Amino acid sequence: MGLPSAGKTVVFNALSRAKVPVATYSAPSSEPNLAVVKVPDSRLTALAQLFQPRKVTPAEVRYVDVAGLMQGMGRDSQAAQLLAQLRGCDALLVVVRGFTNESVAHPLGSVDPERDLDILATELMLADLGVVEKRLERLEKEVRSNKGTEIERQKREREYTLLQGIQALLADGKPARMMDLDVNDEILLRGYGFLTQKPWLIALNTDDAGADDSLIERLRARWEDSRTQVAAIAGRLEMDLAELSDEEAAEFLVAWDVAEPALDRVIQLSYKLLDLISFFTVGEDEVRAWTLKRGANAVEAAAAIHTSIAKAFIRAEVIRYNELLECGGWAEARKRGLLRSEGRTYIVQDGDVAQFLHNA
Ligand SMILES: Nc1nc2c(ncn2[C@@H]2O[C@H](COP(=O)(O)OP(=O)(O)OP(=O)(O)O)[C@@H](O)[C@H]2O)c(=O)[nH]1
Ligand SMILES: [Mg+2]
Repeated sequence: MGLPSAGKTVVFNALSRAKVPVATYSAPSSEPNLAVVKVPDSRLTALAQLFQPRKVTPAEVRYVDVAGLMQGMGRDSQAAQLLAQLRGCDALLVVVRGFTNESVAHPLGSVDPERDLDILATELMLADLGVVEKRLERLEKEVRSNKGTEIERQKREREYTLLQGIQALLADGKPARMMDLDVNDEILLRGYGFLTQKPWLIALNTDDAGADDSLIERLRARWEDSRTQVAAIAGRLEMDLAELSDEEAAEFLVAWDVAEPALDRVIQLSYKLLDLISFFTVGEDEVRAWTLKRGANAVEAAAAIHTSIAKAFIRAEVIRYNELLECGGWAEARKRGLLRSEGRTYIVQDGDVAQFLHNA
């Protein structure tokens, strides 16, 4: 998301190697562009080199390219449509214009990424505040009417208290994610899709020459925390790069003295911000990265592969990917006693390689 003409579609094309036309103003009513992007992962590459499988399957992130968010866009139906699209996402990739391009007008007349970010944050807060106020109004009546079972009443009162807390935060100019929520609270609020609860990946879309270091430092100081990251990306350059073959791209990188495309970093950061981890399965047929919520256990990992494996779960054999690489294979790892036998409640770690024993 971002202001109009910030380069959202350019960044989207770069990330997904898609060729959506840019520079045509996209209305909120137009269909958003969708892409599934493979997450580059050197661990997966190394495992594939060892096992030489027929198929290598990386983890994936889905990106949605939406229309521009206008300052003071209010509550019309177009705005509602855009906000609904954003509410459906797990995280927001915030594209801010850092490039100077005389032929592209900035909707606010000048290039100022710091101002733009403040505007975007404010718009999201206002949108959330609108949702909270509307819901509180209704809840108030329901709480007073005191209808329903004891459990329903308790749930309603809890929701009321939480929403009041969020209202106070938002009214104070703070995002909803500053509220401490336990698992139950989170479930209670999930359906709202509060925009200020979502993690942010801020992508400063720079000129080909790259970012001004002092600007990046200021953005980091102002915005970065455990759920907000800042990255610089020369959107148009990366989009052009993404259209080249791998060999051409390598030559290009040398010619332009670029170490590695910023894209990989942006994709990896998106994945991390979603609080996801990867575990791997290996074999002759397929070496594959699977996606899990951080903190998930061995049965949930099995379910990611197939529910029948989870249902018939006996135990998992687990090894760190680097240990497996050092052993050069499963048999040697077993011989050295490096395969751990783990039960249902084992919390799967990022970088685990697992094999599930089941009686399905
Ligand atoms: N020089 C330069 N121009 C860029 C860059 N990124 C985008 N542009 C130009 O800015 C214009 C708008 O880019 P888009 O990617 O369509 O912007 P958008 O944010 O998707 O715009 P809307 O969807 O209409 O809100 C196009 O003419 C791009 O060529 C960049 O990194 N450098
Ligand atoms: Mg666009």
